[in-house]
Formats: sequence, C-alpha cells, structure tokens
Amino acid sequence: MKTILVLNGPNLNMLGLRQPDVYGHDTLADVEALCRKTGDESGLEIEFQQTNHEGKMIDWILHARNRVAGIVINPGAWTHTSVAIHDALIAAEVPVIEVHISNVHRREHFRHHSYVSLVAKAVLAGLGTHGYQLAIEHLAHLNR
Ligand code: CA2
Repeated sequence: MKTILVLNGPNLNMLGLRQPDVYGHDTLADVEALCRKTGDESGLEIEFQQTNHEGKMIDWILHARNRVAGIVINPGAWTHTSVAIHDALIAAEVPVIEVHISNVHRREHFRHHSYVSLVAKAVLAGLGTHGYQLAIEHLAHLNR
C-alpha cells in the first residue's frame, strides 16, 4: 500500500483549543482521524506528524524521499519564512500539496507569500480542515 505523509508545523497542536474564529473547532486529533479515514477510503496508508521544531520537520521531509507517494503539508508560520523547508521539499522529489486551514490571502500581508507554494503541486487555503481530506483524495487520484 502506498503511503502519504501528512505534516503539520508549529502551533498546530493548539488547533481547536484557541482562536476557533480563525481555525474552527476541530482539534489536531480530529484532523488526524479525518486523514486516516480518508486514507482508508482511498487505499492509502497515512503517516501523520506535527512538530514545533523546524529541524525535525526537515528530517521528516528528507526521509520521505523514495519512500512515500506524496506529502500533504500545513507548514504553519514556516510557510512564510522557511527557505530550508522549501529546499527540503525540492530534495524529497515527491508531489507536495500545501494546505492552510484559513484563507491566508484574506489575512495579514506577511501571510500572502509562501516559500512552499513555489514547490507545491497545489495549494488549498480557506477550506478549513476539509482541505486535508481533499489533498489526500487528490494524491490518491494521482496514484491511481
Ligand atoms: O491557516 C493555516 O492553516 C496556517 O498555516 C496556520 C498557521 C499560520 O501561521 C499560517 O499563516 C496559516 C498558524 C497555526 C497555529 O494554529 C493555531 C491554532 C489555534 C490556536 C493557536 C494557533
């Protein structure tokens, strides 16, 4: 069975616990359950991770090379700051779908630029946690 790596960046462990007006009421555990259900329905194995440490995120991305069929990543604030994550995603050489729960383009100017979008096959923003499901379903479609 093919594997999809679902990666979540800094502070996403706080999902559902604060700022529900921006990020909704789902917790990260709810997002993980949604991803696993979508994987089951799509015939894909899901590896689900979250970290507040950039080096750990880079190690997971590089370890995906020659091993997984796709990466779904919500890089959190590293979206807007990290050349290192951008470079790691290029090195991984697997299809990447970037997901944002909020519509970053309706928010502060500093959230409008993404280093990850330059290497992503597609970007989903503003669809809430449903964006994760759609991203996994699209990777399943590509791997059919
Ligand atoms: O909309 C998204 O998914 C973001 O990637 C979330 C990041 C933000 O920096 C990006 O610009 C857009 C922030 C994740 C932090 O999530 C929290 C959730 C609840 C309470 C506090 C933070």
